[in-house]
Amino acid sequence: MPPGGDWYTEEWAGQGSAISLKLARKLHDEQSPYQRIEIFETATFGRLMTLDGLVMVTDRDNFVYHEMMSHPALYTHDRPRRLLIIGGGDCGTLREVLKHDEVEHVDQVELDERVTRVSEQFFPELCAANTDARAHLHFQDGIRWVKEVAPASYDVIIVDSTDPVGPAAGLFGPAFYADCHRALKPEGLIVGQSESPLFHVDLIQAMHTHLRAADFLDVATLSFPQCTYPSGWWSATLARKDATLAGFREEDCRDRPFATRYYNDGIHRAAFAAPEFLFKALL
Ligand code: AG3
Repeated sequence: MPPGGDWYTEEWAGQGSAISLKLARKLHDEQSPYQRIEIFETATFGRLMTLDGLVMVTDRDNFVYHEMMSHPALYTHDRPRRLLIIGGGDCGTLREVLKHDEVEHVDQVELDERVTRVSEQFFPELCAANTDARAHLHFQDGIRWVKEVAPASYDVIIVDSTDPVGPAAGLFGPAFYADCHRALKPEGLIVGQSESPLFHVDLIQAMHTHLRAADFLDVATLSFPQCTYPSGWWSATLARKDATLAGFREEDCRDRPFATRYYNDGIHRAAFAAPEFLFKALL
């Protein structure tokens, strides 16, 4: 029996599976110029934001995603000072990267200003760092931003996007990665959310191919549990311009002067271990 009316269900086309969250009530519903933005109060996952019917954030489990989109990349880079976040409108990734004292400047380029304004209202803790003087919010097309920004502008680029459909599709393509390569400093690195290892291995494979074609020296995928995203298992793919992704600042990570709930040095090492099928797919 499909779940009843007070459940929110995201069905995964072609996968014969879905996630459902029991709802308490709907808090917000709007059609922005780009997408439908809905906010629900759930029974056990806190607040939920969906964009065009796809789960983006819940209060209960977003920490895993946001920490894994931020800290592995920042502790791999020797000194991450200037950052670019593409997408990331709920500002959870922005909050995580601003925990790093080395970070001096973050440009966040989100297409849909309404996602950020709605998040400020319904997810104030994710937006807690928005007033940090190092945070610079721009509401425009991220693809265009990286095309036009001066070469060697950034140490780290984080692509915190929606699924590769509609306006986000270009964020997974070869032209975008070539522009990112140019926008990064010589020791720079990029990390992008790369969907489910179980459902989207073709996409992860294509990302590796495109990132290598854009002249990144090393490419690696890490994975983590994300129980409200398709298959409950999610990934991020990193690429570095001039060095391997093998090492990281382990001591700095262990001595980090801020709290995390998922990420630590053991998780960093474990997350990069490739499951056998993924290892073979990426050979
Ligand atoms: N980034 C969205 C990942 C895609 C989820 N896909 C899905 N539910 N079909 C989330 C933004 C968090 N900052």
